[in-house]
Amino acid sequence: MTLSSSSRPKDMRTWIAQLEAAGELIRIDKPVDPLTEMGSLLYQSREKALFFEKLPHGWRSLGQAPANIRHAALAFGATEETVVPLVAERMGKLIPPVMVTDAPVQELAFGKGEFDLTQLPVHIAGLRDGGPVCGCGLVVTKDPDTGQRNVSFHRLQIKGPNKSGILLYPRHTWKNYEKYQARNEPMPVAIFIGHHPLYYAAAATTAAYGLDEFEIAGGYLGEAVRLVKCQTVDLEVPADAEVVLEGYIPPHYREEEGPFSEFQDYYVTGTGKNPIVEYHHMTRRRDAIFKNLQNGSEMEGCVFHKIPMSAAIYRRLRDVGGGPNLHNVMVLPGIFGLVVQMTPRAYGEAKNLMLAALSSEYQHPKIVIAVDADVDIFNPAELLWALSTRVDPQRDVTVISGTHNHAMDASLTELGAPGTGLWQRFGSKMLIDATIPPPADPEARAAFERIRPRNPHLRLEDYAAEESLALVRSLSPLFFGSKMLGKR
Ligand SMILES: Cc1cc2nc3c(=O)[nH]c(=O)nc-3n(C[C@H](O)[C@H](O)[C@H](O)COP(=O)(O)O)c2cc1C
Ligand SMILES: [Mn+2]
Repeated sequence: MTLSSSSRPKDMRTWIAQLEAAGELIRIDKPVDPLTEMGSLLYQSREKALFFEKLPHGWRSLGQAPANIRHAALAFGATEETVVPLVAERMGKLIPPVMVTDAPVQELAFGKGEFDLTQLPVHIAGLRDGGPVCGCGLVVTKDPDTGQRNVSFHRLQIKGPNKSGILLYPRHTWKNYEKYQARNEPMPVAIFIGHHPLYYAAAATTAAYGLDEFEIAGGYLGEAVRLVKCQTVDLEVPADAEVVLEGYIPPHYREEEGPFSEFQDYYVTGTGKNPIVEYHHMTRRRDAIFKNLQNGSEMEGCVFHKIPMSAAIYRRLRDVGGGPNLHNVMVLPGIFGLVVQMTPRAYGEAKNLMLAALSSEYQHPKIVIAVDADVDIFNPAELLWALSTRVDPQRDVTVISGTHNHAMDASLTELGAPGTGLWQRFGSKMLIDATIPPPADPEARAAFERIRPRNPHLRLEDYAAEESLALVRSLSPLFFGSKMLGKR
């Protein structure tokens, strides 16, 4: 559904209202200390979003929104099972941004000395983190040669009233920075905090260098992103964000940064001598709401990795070998694994798709598993069951050695160091074909027909005693084989 141009643009406030209406938001009305308490509360809230109403200096903030794929599906107007194919579709529909002058995010402006980053409700996520890290700042930069814009996530460790660290994985923002560094010039940056989650999904989408992620955001939203000129740097930011920080990344300068609770559920990767950002200007809404993001496996940060990565790979696989019978793609916990759900048309076709999945825009995928349509890919027990009952290791497992892998995969050999363009990991990849024989071989396929009860439509609650009804209704609908009953 697209909004007409007269309706209110999607922002973090429309998202909060949507979450609340769907029963997906918990309000926290007790005071919470971002440095000692907030991370523990976010860490616990795997099902619901949290809205912190009493933070230091009068701030409010949203976290764990999306907390899971269900929330991400809500933001896209889809279901858990349809969200990835839908995002893959919208990825191809770029909508250019429009420039505006009425910008809620510029209601208030603060020059150097008039704001203090340490007074923002940035939280310390985990026990061994090096300090508070803003995980929800989206970094806007430009290629100094072409003026092409880039938007991406970068962890920002708060280091003082006007200074943060920044982790630049060697990709687009790094590429822009290297160009400024070669000229010995500081790179202007604008960082916006707090917006509709589809802006975050767009920033986490790895596309071609030179493609503006605000055009991707427009496609995801079904409406053009409203941009406004920054006040002190030659960059543009979304007019309907909550907070904007303007500053520079100085060339050639590095400082110790990290450790930080990262997406793999580990602290150390990325830690080292990393660049810094110096801030000289802040704008915000008068009643700005902050955004906190907790990383760690299966936390909000992972949802923002999973949706665009799964969708980009789904998009790529759709055309392998002239249109396979592809059902879904989902990134697994830890982000270096992937499941491809498909009905092979021929023996070996699953392997072809998995080879393509292991080599795409994304460096993360290391292990890929292919399963059939009858496996519920959102139920880890079903994935493990498919692995143990549908795989002949000598035939179905293939290891490809000597590959370039993601530099933040602690299980592989690291070369170079963070903060340099040489940072890398050298390792291998694995594909596991857990599909069953194709429909073209019905006899072999029949050995894998899953059991179903004789009357799959019967419901426990219609038979349970009155005093047991509450107990029956509290049961998780996600039990092994539940998809076979059409219950999900
Ligand atoms: C929650 C989250 C946190 C991230 N943190 C960082 C980071 O600290 N440094 C980094 O270089 N990339 C980080 N990324 C990855 C990039 O933002 C992402 O890969 C993006 O697509 C890169 O943009 P680019 O393709 O324009 O370079 C993060 C992604 C997510 C979803
Ligand atoms: Mn980019």
